[in-house]
Amino acid sequence: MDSHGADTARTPKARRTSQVRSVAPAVAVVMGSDSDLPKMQGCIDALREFDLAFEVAVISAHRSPDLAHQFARDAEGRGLRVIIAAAGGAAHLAGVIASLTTLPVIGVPIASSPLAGVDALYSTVQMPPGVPVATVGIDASRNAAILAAQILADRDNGLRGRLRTLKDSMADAVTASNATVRQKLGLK
Ligand code: RP5
Repeated sequence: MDSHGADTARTPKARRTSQVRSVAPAVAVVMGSDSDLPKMQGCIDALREFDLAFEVAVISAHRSPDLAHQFARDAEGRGLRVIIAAAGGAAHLAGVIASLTTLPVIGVPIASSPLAGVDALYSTVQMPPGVPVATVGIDASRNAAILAAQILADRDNGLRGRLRTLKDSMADAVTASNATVRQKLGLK
């Protein structure tokens, strides 16, 4: 076996297959509609920033329920470790997936209806006891990616370092803002 767990004694084709499997995405990003993609771009950008392998799928809890169930049932066996599920309106995608898998599910309520995402927030966060969905703010898809990275960092020192760098850069930005504000106000 090599360091990725691939069996190097197999034929080249079999080796390639093993190596592809060894880099199977740990994160799935699913969204209820392609119209949610612009709101999910921040999530995808952040997953790339953290150098995390991920997959993306459009799956609707209401319009493609069989697919939603199949995805949720297969997720763990396919090697996924965290699922980020985004939907707007009567947003049941994250909850349906959470009901069918033991993987952590992060819900992103999307503002895509006349209720401006409050409907999706309540639908996503108000899960029954025993079936949690870790819900981020309305349209806060970047936070979903950061939370996914934090979940995965327990087994990955490099990833933990990238998260620490992010925290440090945010603290530096606040320090710089503090200096700017005080200077504008003529304070020492
Ligand atoms: C939800 O309905 C989707 O997640 C989306 O936010 C909203 C509108 O979907 P489309 O009508 O644009 O496909 O299920």
